[in-house]
Amino acid sequence: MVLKKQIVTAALPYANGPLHIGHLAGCYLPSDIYARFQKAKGNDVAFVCGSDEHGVPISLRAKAENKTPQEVVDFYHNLMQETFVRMGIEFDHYSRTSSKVHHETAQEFFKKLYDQETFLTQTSEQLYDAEANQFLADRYITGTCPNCSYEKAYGDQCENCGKALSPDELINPTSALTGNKPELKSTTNWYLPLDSMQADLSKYIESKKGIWKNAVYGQCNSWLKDGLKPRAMTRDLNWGVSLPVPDTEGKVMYVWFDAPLGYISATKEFMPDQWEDYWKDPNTELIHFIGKDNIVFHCLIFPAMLMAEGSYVLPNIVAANEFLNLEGEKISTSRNYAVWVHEYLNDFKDRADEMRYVLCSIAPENKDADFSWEGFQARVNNELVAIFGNFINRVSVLTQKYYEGVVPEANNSAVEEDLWKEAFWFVEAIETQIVNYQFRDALASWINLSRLGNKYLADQEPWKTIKTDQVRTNTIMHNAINLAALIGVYSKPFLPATYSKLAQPLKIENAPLEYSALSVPSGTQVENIPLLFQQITDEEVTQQQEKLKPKDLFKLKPMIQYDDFAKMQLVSATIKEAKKVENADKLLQITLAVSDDEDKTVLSGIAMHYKPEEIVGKQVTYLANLAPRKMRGIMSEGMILMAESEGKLVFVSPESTIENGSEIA
Ligand code: B3M
Ligand code: ZN
Repeated sequence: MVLKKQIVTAALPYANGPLHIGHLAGCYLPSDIYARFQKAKGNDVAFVCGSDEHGVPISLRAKAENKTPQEVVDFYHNLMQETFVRMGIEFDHYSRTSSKVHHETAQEFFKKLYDQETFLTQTSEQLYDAEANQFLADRYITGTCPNCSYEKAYGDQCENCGKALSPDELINPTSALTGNKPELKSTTNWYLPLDSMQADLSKYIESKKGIWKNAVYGQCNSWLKDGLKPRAMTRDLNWGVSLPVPDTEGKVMYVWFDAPLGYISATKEFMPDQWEDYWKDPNTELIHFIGKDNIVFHCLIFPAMLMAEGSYVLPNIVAANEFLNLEGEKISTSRNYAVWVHEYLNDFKDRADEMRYVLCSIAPENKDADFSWEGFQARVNNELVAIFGNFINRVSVLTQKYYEGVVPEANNSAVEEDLWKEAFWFVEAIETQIVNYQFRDALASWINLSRLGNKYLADQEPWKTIKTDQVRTNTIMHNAINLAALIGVYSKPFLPATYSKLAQPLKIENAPLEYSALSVPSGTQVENIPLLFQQITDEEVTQQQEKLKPKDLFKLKPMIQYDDFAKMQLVSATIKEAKKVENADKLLQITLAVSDDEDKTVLSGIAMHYKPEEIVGKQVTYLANLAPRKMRGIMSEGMILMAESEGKLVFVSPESTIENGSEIA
């Protein structure tokens, strides 16, 4: 078989926030499954990615947080890289666009286009902030939206009504840097002449008809129909890759010029001596995995850059996915409405494969999809646990019980012939579906193998035949073990951590990903397989659902003066006694020691949160001079301070025990 040479890329995530499950489902998980599969098939694959560390949002975020852009990207680059590892997303190399190799690669590429006069040079009037001594990128300009009158619309888009804008459409434009009114100043930038490349690009896109997804091909076509225009590849900014051209200080490459070149620089870092054998060999397949918002950049602009340069292969496949919603709503980084992958991994320790399974089973391949925690629970419990886990576990237990792990001989009947015919049919489906980028279907075919196994056991009932027919039992268990092994081998691209739990006990570490090969011959000593998955509990689901509810944000009350504060007498005090108040579910009657010889009685509404015996001996903060008030016939003298978070009450206590009656101010 002729082996393939492939560069598989996953979109470089912006280093200005953590990864959420939408990123995984739409890009990183499918690319990882694909690359793992192709490698297991023996193909020569370079799977690369890295952090996209340039662009205006990163500089704006840095400014807002009073940090340097480098500090911002360092933080998120490390977080994302670690998250990928924990999630089993196994790049051959994960780079970053602030790396030296990347800057050099992008500059060399730019220089070649510049020297061969690919670029159009255009001087135009751009908005400029004189005080900040800086031209203003569209995002740096805010003003009133001409469409909906929202006052904080950006120069490129109104986030209130969604309309795409250009800065000159804004009413009362102001600079986000200083709040000044920007002025117009002329500046020179370099443009990629997409208009004059239109014919070549059309031919290229036409050659993808029927190969790329309809949605991808269709989007490209509609851009082409509108007619391509020259597009600026440089920006007046100081965060980015600087231009290898004299007298261009204060200018950098447009982030969408340098970012896709990141695929090349990552390959270079991975294989310093061989990267050209991949990028410049026409037999290489270049395969990009992206989200749908990146289509134009990967299907038109990057190919245009590569065509203009001339020595590189062009993208063969752009596998673009739609978006993942969360509990019926759009995932939103700015509203903090997301399932953050690193938080998932903290909450569900060592359970990356559960999330991989669920996200793959609902991957937004042809339309937007929805993730819900109840759906997550159902998939894990009803499929991973009840079908796959159950089959593997039954096989493992019976093999140990009947044979002490030594695989018995088989004497196959027509039943087994049917079993394998069906099994191989599913396996063939997995293979075709993966190479056709249908990962949802491939996973469904894979779980069907375990359904088949469970049915085989249920029909053949080895637990009955063991009492009457040893030869038949041997055959059943031999086949069951081999089916488990086949399922195990094919779990590798989807569920890598699970595969490593199975492979050693089942002795399939070296089994090829090939469906004709039965991999566990009789006489093999297999070991007990540990339980692979646990049920997701209702409590876990509720906790995650709670996390998504909007939090009461901190809102500032009207200002007070120090004198207002000083009127309160706050002191430390210790709870001496506590008891329930009759006929009042919420109240505890508390006796507080405020000094060695003085006690106070306070009624506190914490009975739903604490049992009386739990709090005796606790030191608390006591508001002593609150006017006394009678409740349920008991006089309450003051108040104990509590903090509330998400419905939970906690005491505000001195950090270490101090003398009672000490002033708190
Ligand atoms: N960073 C956009 C994104 O994350 C961008 C992808 C670059 S791929 C070269 O949506
Ligand atoms: Zn608007």
